[in-house]
This record gives sequence, structure tokens and C-alpha cells, in this order.
Amino acid sequence: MMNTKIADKISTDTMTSADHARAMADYMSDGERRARALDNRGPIKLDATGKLDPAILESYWRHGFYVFENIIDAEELAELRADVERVLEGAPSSPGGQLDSNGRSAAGGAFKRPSYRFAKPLSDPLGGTDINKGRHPVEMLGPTPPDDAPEWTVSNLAGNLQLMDSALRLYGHPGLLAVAEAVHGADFVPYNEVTFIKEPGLGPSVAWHQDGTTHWDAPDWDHGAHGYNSMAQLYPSTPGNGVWVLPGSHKLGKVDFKKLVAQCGSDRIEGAVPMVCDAGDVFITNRQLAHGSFANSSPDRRVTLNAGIFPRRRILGVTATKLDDTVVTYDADLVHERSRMIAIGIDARRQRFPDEASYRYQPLAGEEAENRWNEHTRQSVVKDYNVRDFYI
Ligand SMILES: O=C(O)CCC(=O)C(=O)O
Repeated sequence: MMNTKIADKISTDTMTSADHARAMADYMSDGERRARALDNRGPIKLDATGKLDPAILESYWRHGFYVFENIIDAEELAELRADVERVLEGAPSSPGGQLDSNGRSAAGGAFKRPSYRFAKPLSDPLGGTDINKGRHPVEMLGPTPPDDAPEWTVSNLAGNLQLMDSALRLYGHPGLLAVAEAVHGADFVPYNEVTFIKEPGLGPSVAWHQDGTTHWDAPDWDHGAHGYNSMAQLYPSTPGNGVWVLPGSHKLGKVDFKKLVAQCGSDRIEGAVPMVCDAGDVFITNRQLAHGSFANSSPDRRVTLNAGIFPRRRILGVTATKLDDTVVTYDADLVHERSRMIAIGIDARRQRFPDEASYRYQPLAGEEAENRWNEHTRQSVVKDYNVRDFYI
């Protein structure tokens, strides 16, 4: 049930977080009920040879997302949360700042690409703008932050694998890598790794969009042409703080969001569902799926570690324009060098969890000695690895 009436009556200049939460309430409870009725959640099920249960794959391709439950145990979760906290404590207090909130040199300045992205509390920094090639065409409802809100909130961390050793270890998770193999083949390649942070009462919207940019008109376009994002949840993902998706929309080609929002009468797109789960669960989300998240007027924090996976044939030899308009060709050397992060993640995990069977990443089989996780590879491979990120 849509509840646009309350929102329509309140000007966005005067809409408080409480008004926003009230305007969303029916939509959210209805969406959550429909999300939980879908047959796309459960543990990662592998057979004796390490192959993913075909029923999981079928469900992923039908809905465009799958919720893997109980992937990260309490100990690993605590390490991940502590690392995120440490990195956030080292954030400058505003964009471009050199000092953290305690007056110390801000962390993350050691890297070529900025580690922190900021947004105004509860704002929509992307919707209706040309940013990111204009792929977020419609602005979301933005409540007014409370008077005591900070001027800025950290919305993203970029380059997870160089910022947090725990994130590098999670990257080498054998179950998640077996999922990548099942979806995009044993020669899958990485994409990029960012953290989405939605602080309670502050987190900004991410306006409705589809992620893919390159292959929409390809003659061999298919439902997986732009890969998927693996999204590890460090806190429960709820209708209020979580990402919403339009199930099945990865099969539709480009979605006309302006039309859809006009038809629905608000940013609460009809038929969409929230990806709800507990802390320690991990979604995989097709990058062609229509998705977005609302201003977090809820009392609950969300922290999501994103790690993208692409089919190799959609990257190798492809010339693409990145979101910042630079043009790049992904040749075999670049693909090989960027893929070393998978091998190093596997070794970092092996060192931390020696009793767990490691995943064998076939494209780099035989190169294990060069891809050990140690202080040398931290400097020579991991540092600034994300200047070699792929965008399609
Ligand atoms: O985590 C979010 O709120 C948005 C994530 C998203 O849009 C993406 O990963 O493309």
C-alpha cells in the first residue's frame, strides 16, 4: 500500500525525520512482507565438489538478488565492525579536510584515491543530478535533519581492501567466491570495493538507479552483462536503512525511472522490496536491477561492505568510460594485476582461519607464492589497488 498522502502534504523543507518515517511506514511494512515471501534466502549450499546448489542460482537469476544467511560469524563480525570504527574515527570532519575530529592527521590520506565520501545528513546527493553519468534521474524525498545534526556524515569508504585487513580476509571467503564462480564462471574478475554507511537519522538516500553503464546495447546483452555486487551486512538491514530493489528488473533493460516514479506518484516505487537481513548475512545483487535506498530516518545504523564481481568476457579488451568520464581499456595485464587482490585475499584469510578450506581461484592458480599476504604485498599490490578498479 502506497502512503503518498502524508508526504504530499508536508513540504520537504519542513519534513522532519519522524514525518518521513511516518510517510514510509505502510510502504515499508508491505515491502518487508513481500520480501520475506520470496524464495531467495538461506545459507550458501555447496555440493561435495564445491558447486553451488542449482536452485539458489535459479532463484538468483529469477529475482536478481539472493540473501545468503549466516555467512560471517560473531568473531569475524566483531573484527569487521572494529575496523570500520577505526577507519571512521580517522575521517576528516568535512570533505577534503586534513585532520580528523580529534585534530590528528586524517587516515586514508596515504592513498591516491580519496578514502572517504561525505554527504549532508538525510540528503540525496545524486538524484536528479548529472553526477555518475546522470544514472540517478529522480530526486528522493529528503527530510530536514535535526538541529543538532552534524554538517556532514560519512556516506562511503572507498578501497575497503587497503583500509581494513578484515575486509581483505572476508574478500577471500571460500563460500562467497564459490558463489562468484557459479554465477559468472571460474574466471570471474573483481570490480571495486566500497562501504556504504547509513548512520541512524543521518544516512543519505541513494536515488533509484541501475549500476551498469557499458553493455546495455550489446548484441549479446544478457541478464548478467554488468555483473553483481556482493553486499555484506555488518548490522541488520531493515526497510528503513536498507537497499530496496525491484525484483526481476535486471531482465528489463534500461528502466525509465522518471516515468516509474511519475506513475507511482512518489519515490516509493510500487512492487519494490527491501533487502532485509541480519548482521552477518550477505546479499548478491545484480547490477542491472533497479535499486536505491531512502534517507535513513530510522533509528538503526547500516554498514554494508560491497564487493563487485564481473564475468571476464564483459571486461577483457573492453574500452569503457568511467563514471568520472575517463576512458580506459581493460587489457589482460590490467585484469591480471587487479585480480591479484582475490589471490591475496584468499591468502590473508588462510592465515587468519587456517582450519577453513581455501577457495582456489583458477585464473591465478600456480601464482600463490607471489600472492602471499604480507607487508611486502601490502605495499606493492594492495596499496592503491583501487586505481585499477573496473567500471562497466
Ligand atoms: O547501499 C546503498 O544504500 C546503495 C547501494 C548501491 O546503490 C549500489 O551498490 O549500487
